[in-house]
Amino acid sequence: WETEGHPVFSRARIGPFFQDRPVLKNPFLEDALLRGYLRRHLPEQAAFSDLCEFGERVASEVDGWGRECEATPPRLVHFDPWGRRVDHIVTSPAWRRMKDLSAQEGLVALGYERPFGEWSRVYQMSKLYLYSPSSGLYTCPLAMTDGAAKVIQSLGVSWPVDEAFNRLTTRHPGHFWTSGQWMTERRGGSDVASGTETVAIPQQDGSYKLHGFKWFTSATDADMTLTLARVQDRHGATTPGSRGLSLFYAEVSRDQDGRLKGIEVQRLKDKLGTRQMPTAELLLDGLQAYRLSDEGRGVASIANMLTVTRIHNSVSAIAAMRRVVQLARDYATHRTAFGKLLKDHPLHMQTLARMEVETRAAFLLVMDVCRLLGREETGVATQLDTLLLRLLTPVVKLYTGKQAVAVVSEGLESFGGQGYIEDTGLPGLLRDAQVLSIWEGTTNILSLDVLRCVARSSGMVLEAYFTHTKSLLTGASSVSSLAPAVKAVGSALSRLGELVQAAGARPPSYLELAARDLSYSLARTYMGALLIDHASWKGASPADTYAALRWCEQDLCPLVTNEARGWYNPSTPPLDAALVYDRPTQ
Ligand code: UCC
Ligand code: FAD
Repeated sequence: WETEGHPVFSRARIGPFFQDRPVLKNPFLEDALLRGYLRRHLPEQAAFSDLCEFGERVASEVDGWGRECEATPPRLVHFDPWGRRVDHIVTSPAWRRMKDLSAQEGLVALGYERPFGEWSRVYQMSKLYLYSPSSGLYTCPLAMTDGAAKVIQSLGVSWPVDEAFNRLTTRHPGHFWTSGQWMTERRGGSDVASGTETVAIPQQDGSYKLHGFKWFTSATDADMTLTLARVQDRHGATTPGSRGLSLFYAEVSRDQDGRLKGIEVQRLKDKLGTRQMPTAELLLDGLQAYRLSDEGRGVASIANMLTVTRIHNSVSAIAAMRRVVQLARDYATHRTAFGKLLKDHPLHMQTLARMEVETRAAFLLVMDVCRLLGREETGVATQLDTLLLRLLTPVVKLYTGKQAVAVVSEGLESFGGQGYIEDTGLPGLLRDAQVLSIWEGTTNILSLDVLRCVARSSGMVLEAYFTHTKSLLTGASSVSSLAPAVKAVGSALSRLGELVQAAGARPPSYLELAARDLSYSLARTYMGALLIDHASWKGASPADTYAALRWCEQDLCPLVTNEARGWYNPSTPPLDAALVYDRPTQ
């Protein structure tokens, strides 16, 4: 305990031991499942080289920029030194570097250049998956930019949005634009139909002036936005509800004095996470805008944006899970407790293995939805693909959003106290994960969206789901090691099928109470089938088989379990309310 005659903990001597930090290595090379998935579906050398190079850059350079974005959050400057209102959102140099990088790497453009045909979305999203946890949340503006480009493409790339489309999808940094998505107002972000008070006043030249208040607008340094408003007629009247909403395009620009045209930034939100990125409250005070949809078709027209941003959200969720697992397993190789490395404690390994199984299942679901999107966009989608894409988009978003919080939280614990210390960069992963289940539709809202799309397709989306999930099992029928998993998924499918059949005759109140469990059951069962399908591929590893078996040992169908408990009966809501408010039932 002494060196050179002094105790090791004396004066400025703080002892000889310093723990090595977890090391971020090339996330592409570190990810066996990603590489296996691509080897199976997109065996293109060009894609591998690009992802490998990009992964290297993420680890060696971009991750540092991401940390800079966190350390230098955006701030709002309302006035210039001479008192003029300017509403400047000042962002960090690192944030602006992210914008240039995003253009150069084609992080949006790839979805429109389509270098690998129907697999281009898988390729683009793989790149975003490597980038996301190091991006300083730049993935947020990229999601909305991609969503806006998709909406414009679906409505027609013509004036006044042809220039915008080129800019959203370019690879030239100086030309690149990002877009916002301004939907939420103070009265409501879920119930957009009742919540939107913004009015659009028609102008002589065919444009509109928007007046209203947007309560949450993220990445507000965007160059343009898509937003919703109600067109006023000659008497100043508007149509209430969803039928009164139209979709508008507006550019965010400044006048000669540097003032924002038609916008005042009320303030920036003080957020739990996503602090790297500005989220503002905006007064729209005569913002010039152009109507893109037919009058009253606003929600239906922005739905393409919701599909794309919800998929991006899911990519960020799996990326956060993968990142924390990669760091945790590295840490376990050089942190010692009770005389051995963490990796040699079986209980610690069990914990990491459970996180790994969650991450793998989520990864395969997300990539499958990207595959479906790619097929739809290249015109090769079958009717089954299209129905599946509609059903699985809310399912993947809601399920992975919740999983990310659970896995990242568990991941933080695997670093012990250091997982709670800000400048390790680890807590930010959890704070940023928490938003994934809130924005772009909360878990309940997306569960109700699942119900609605089932009802509107007269059950065809579920038929597509059952047909496709069964087909995923066929390749594994001869693989004996997967038999228990195949049996579990088969049984979940038939129990789910019976219940769904019977549910048709149930009242809406029953379906509403069952909505979240239905979505979870669809997600878990489908993820089981995807894990089995992947494990039965000839290039799969024993770990792939083990992951499939492990996943399928859980309750794949909480819908069936909770139905048997009577949780969706009319007697339940008053009991729930009585429990929550702890008051007697009537
Ligand atoms: O949160 C936001 C941005 C955050 C930053 C971006 C992050 C991205 C990820 C980054 C990762 C790091 S922006 C705000 C997002 N807001 C929401 O997601 C709203 C949540 N609420 C809903 O989704 C609701 O379900 C509504 C607003 C869509 C419900 O409105 P309505 O008017 O009651 O909807 P209806 O009546 O059900 O549908 C109206 C039309 C129908 O078409 P038609 O009229 O042809 O029958 C629907 O089929 O819209 C169609 N529709 C859809 N189509 C509605 N939802 C969808 C859908 N999901 N897909 C396709
Ligand atoms: P509410 O709609 O009031 O919901 C409150 C709770 O009630 C939720 O748990 C919800 O699930 C539940 N609930 C509501 N209705 C039902 C129902 N029918 N059945 C069961 N449960 C229900 N919005 C934008 O438009 N653009 C942005 O750029 C943007 N950026 C954001 C950034 C951040 C960091 C955050 C946190 C939010 C952002 N939002 C943005 C807003 C976000 O989309 C909304 O907050 C979200 O959609 C929820 O809406 P709300 O806040 O009005 O909640």
